[in-house]
Amino acid sequence: HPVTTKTYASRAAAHPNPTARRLLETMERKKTNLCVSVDVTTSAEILDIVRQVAPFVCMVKTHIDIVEDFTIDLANELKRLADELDFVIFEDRKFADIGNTVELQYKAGVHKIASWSHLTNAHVVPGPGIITGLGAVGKPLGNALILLAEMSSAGNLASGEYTAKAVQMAREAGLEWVVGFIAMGRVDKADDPDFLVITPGVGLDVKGDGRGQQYRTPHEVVYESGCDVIIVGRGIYKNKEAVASEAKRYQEAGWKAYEERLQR
Ligand code: S5P
Repeated sequence: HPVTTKTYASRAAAHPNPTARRLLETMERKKTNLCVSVDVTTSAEILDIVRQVAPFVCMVKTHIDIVEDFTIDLANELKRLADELDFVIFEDRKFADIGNTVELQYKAGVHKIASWSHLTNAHVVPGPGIITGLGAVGKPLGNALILLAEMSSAGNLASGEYTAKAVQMAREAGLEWVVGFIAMGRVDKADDPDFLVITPGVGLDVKGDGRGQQYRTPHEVVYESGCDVIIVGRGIYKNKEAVASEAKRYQEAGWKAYEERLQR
């Protein structure tokens, strides 16, 4: 199926969602399709890693519910850094409940995700009500939603008909709110509407983590499978002495794969 050879810049110009536009513009400007997943458990560690990787990323992904000393100050500081250091924030919340419940989980509680995270994601297992519920909160704020159409972990159930249904739900919701997928390749099998494919399970040095995670290289993900953004976690922050240099290494590998894709 087709791998898009359109540039990030041209896709940004035509995009109806402000967060997707900001992401694509940032990618082009900073020459990076790297999203760093900052899966550490204190505010200080998160902010330290974000400052180190910022020059090399288009997006920072959080799991805000693993932070032991969370206060809303952390979220506000992340938002401030996103503007100062030029990146998009993706809270990897993986909402999975009925519309009314996810609406509350998205806007309320201690985390108030919708107020600081530009992008978030949802499982499609509850059906389209999850998209509408989250949209009631996020759409007026200019946020964006992506759906989990596939996963990177061994033995996951998101394949075949499930993946096809996720794509159908995204099409029905419209690109103004649902801007793409967590997926391992171009699940939409077309470039209209212009969905973003954002892909975890990326590593240059190891193939797995002993807990089901499966890694592919930036070349496999961006060039061969046609994905748009690579998500890298432990490959970048695990070695505390090499956070910036590893981020640079993944940025270069991801961008090279994208430039090669444009030549296809
Ligand atoms: O299918 C998935 C979906 C996601 S969002 N597989 C994943 O690994 N993720 C997330 O990507 C996961 O929750 C983690 O935050 C990140 C991968 O981290 P790494 O350390 O394995 O690179």
